Amino acid sequence: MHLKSPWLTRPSPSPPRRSIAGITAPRAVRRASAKKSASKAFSARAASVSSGVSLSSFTAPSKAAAKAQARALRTAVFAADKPDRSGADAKDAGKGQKVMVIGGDGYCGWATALHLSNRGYEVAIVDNMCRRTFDDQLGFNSLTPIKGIHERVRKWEEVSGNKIELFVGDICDYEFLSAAFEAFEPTSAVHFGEQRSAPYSMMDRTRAVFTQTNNVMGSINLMYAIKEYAPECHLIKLGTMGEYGTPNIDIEEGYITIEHNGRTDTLPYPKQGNSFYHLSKCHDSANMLMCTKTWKLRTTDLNQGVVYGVATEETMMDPALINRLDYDAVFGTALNRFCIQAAVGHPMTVYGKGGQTRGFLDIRDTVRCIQIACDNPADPGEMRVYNQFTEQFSVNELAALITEAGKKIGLDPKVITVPNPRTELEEHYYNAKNSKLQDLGLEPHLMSDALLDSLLNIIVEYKDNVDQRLILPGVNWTESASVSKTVAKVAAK
Ligand code: NAD
Ligand code: USQ
Repeated sequence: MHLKSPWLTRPSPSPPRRSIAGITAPRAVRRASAKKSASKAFSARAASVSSGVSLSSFTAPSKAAAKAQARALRTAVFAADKPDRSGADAKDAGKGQKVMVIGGDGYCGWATALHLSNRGYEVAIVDNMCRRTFDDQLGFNSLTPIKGIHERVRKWEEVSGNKIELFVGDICDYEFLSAAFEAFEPTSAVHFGEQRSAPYSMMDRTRAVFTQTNNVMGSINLMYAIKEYAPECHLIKLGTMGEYGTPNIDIEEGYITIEHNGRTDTLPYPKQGNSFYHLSKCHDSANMLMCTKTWKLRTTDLNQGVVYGVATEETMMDPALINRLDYDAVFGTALNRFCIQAAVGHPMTVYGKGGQTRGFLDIRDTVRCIQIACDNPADPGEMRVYNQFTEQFSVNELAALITEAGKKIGLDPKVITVPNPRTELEEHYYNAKNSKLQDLGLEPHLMSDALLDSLLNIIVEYKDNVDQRLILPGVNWTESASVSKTVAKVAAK
């Protein structure tokens, strides 16, 4: 198999420069009044948490029947005893809450900003557009034709009547971030604004350093901004399931109780990220726990699984609101990539043995999980950790599901085994808990249903946009070196 991808042979550009692209709609607000009104809006929130039900285990991926049984049991249990979130889709569900969506121009952030805005949360987007810069640098593009952020926000106001404030700038620039905080006075800050691709972070030294600097520094700045300008603001931070790695024991939701030499303690679950990206999230979590305890912040760390899908209610309201969908080997994630590959007749690229198992969720559930987190703020000094995924599958199981769904719409999906460019276990135990968000009222979309209604049918519409040269992997974990060495190696092949 020839793995040379065209975009890697080009000299690697430097990551985006840090600069303030400008703040739109700034307001001069005194710090004291920011604190006062933030805490007022905060205390007005409904406290609708119920005790819910905890599932003590999740089924092993290889046992399909046991898995279906567990799913049925879970559905039945939650149907019988879950908090009343019947008002969650009302136009004024979020009245009184001001949510700053950092990374609001990205895949998860855009869908979340519109979802909350449509339900009466006052929303501001903060983004420095670096994700669009990565595409420009590497020659990638979203499958779906996305509009610029200013046009997106204007169109949203026209379609919904709801205004979204826009702050264009880099959260690693503290002056910019604090001005945005003073101006908007958020009651919640949802932090999606990081470099989120594992392959990108493993491309070369420059991008490894950029990823960890951007992600870790941005999060530290954000916690300082909360401490200094809005101490009651609830930080909802996107972590990742990959922080846990693939241990040979069950994965708990954030914390594990350990008995050692006759003593017992509840400690953060061990973290073993396997890319500079995943490790940036581990460092974030450790920093967040320290700041939460020391400064009595209210924080929630959402360890999200791999997100799939493109359609949410709001992003489909107008073509100018459509969300991005990545299929290249650096930013495209497994299920989205496989669906796009199946749609254009490219074999689905299973890396190695395909037994790699991960947690997955539909983007329609991502936006609901964030809404649930906003509605259930942590107490001061408490860092909640939720595992944000709804089902777990191996890569082989994904390919099988897509084959079945593709055939229903006349596609003929095929699978190819590609030498694994990553260093990861290809066969392993995986049993991750994920009951906390469902205890708070999340009703999951299941992948088998979602494949057709929110993904394959939409992809088929845009399949002419696919550049098949971007599909094969070009980032190898063991070849990660300085930019010049990587380029020289690839060119010599
Ligand atoms: P994305 O790249 O589409 O969006 C991230 C956004 O953040 C981009 O618009 C980018 O321009 C912005 N951003 C990055 N650094 C910034 C900075 N310093 N200042 C301001 N803006 C900045 O990524 P996504 O897929 O939407 O993921 C969002 C978050 O969710 C990430 O933190 C990611 O790690 C996490 N996550 C994503 C997935 C997934 O499958 N997509 C799964 C688990 C966790
Ligand atoms: N994989 C294939 N073939 C492909 C692409 C991926 O077999 O064509 C395999 C990978 O080797 C890996 C698994 O699929 O074992 C998942 O890979 P991915 O690219 O879908 O996801 P990952 O790199 O882990 O990162 C994505 C998001 C990241 C998020 C993470 C959630 O890019 O932001 O944090 O999913 S998690 O995996 O739970 O950590």
